[in-house]
Amino acid sequence: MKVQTTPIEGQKPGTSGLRKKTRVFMQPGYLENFIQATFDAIGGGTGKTLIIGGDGRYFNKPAIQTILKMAAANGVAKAIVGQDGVLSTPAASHLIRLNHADGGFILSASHNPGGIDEDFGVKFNAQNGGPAPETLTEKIFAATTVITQYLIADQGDVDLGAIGTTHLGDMRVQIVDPVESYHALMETLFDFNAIRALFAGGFTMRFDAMHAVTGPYAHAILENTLGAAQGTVVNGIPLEDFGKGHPDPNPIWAKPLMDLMMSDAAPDLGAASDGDGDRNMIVGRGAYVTPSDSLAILAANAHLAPAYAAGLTGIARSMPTSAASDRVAEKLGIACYETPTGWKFFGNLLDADKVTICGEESAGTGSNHVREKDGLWAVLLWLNILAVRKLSVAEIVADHWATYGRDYYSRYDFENVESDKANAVMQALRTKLPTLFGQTHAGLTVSAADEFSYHDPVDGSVSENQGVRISFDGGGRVVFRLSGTGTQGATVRVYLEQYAAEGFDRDVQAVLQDVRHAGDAISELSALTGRTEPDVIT
Ligand code: G16
Repeated sequence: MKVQTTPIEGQKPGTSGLRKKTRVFMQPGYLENFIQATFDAIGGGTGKTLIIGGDGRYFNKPAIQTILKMAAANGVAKAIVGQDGVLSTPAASHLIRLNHADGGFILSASHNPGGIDEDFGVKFNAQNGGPAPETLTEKIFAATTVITQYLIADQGDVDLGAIGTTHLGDMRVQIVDPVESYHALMETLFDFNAIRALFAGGFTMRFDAMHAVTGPYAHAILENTLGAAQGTVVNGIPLEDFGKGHPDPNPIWAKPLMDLMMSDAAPDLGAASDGDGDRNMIVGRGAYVTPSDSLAILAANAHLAPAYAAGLTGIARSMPTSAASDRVAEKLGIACYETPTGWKFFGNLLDADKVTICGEESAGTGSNHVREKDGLWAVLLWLNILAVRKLSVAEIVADHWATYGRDYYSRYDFENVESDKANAVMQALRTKLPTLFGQTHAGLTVSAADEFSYHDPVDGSVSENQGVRISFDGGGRVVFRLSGTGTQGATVRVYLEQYAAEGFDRDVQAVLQDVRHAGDAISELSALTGRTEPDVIT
């Protein structure tokens, strides 16, 4: 049936789909408008096959029922849905590719907390399994501004718990095990026998699923297949509110894991993943590995895993990610690419086989096996490398720095800043950019300063205003940008980086002090926002 509607303001997808407070999504017509706009933007649903699933957070199941009814009314031929509505983001990406589907809806607000008073999100992934590129998200947004009606089947709910095939009107609905295909894919990429031998030899690990989607995946792969001890996976049952936690795998939000790893009782490896399973944290005994370093180390050692034995075609990183992986690319004699923040920008490079591995400072790493970042994949690649090299995490990191030097790195988040003040910070920086070169601030001389624009080498598209970057003589850099994933006010992110060719065991914040002060002086962030200390330092 057709339901008359009117446009709802603010349905512009951000860094990764549309993210809002759950109650916003629960308003009558809100989800429906966005889903219909997506169908309108992709040329309708007729005859299409779609993958549908989410991270299991509050409102996941009702939203999936609505999307299924709308898919049926829009002429979709087949919907493949994770049992109980659950699919990790990388597993959904894989299912799109495996089934040659036309795309998929992924319901998640990723690492943002879940619950009726927390966050919800929806994104559309395209045929290649990757997040819709900007051209498509712009079309979707445009469609939300002119929408007059949506289509929805007047049918009962589908039983999401029963694996097998059913029908909703003329649409076939196939409910699948969320883990099975993903598990099979992982077995093709890594040397499971070597990892089994590692665990059999007494290697210990803790994987914190943070009450989010990766619990069932980690139980099946790490404990039941690879032989990690029962109890390796903690917080492994997905909860609608993630146990009231913040399922973001970083030293702040995964503090219990960090505390364990810094204690005498630490296992050999600690790892965590986020709400929808695409982010990861890696920490060895007494050794936290920054996401930027993890990307570089994985790239430098990937050839030790069967899937990457022939080498990498190239490496891509988002602009605010440290230059550590560029050094690896240089040594390997392969290309490296710098993209804007957002996994969607890696899609073209992966499709064109220009890169094999990608990563971001925001705890995401992945490869050409899917078109999303993949938390468990990163953990398995680390395990594969540890199994082959027979060194500890700390030894592998130390060896990496000895070879390439260390990129000291930290990100400061100033959260919930009033939007006009956050915009004023960016505007003030923009105004200063042309005069910064050669100036000295806090003892550091500016060697380059610009606002990052990305020219996609595959389709020629241009993405402007992707963050201000200021480099200093001596290998320091500060980057400023506004987050595109928040649901409240604005978050100013300040990314600090300092290269060191020696002296690898210094205090990170002490090493970054000069860059921080230079960034403060240039941006006037404190004066413009009234904030002197960040809310979160990672
Ligand atoms: C999303 C994107 C990532 C991005 C991250 C942070 O991750 O997929 O590419 O790096 O947001 O974005 P921002 O700095 O704009 O908040 P996720 O895990 O939230 O889907």
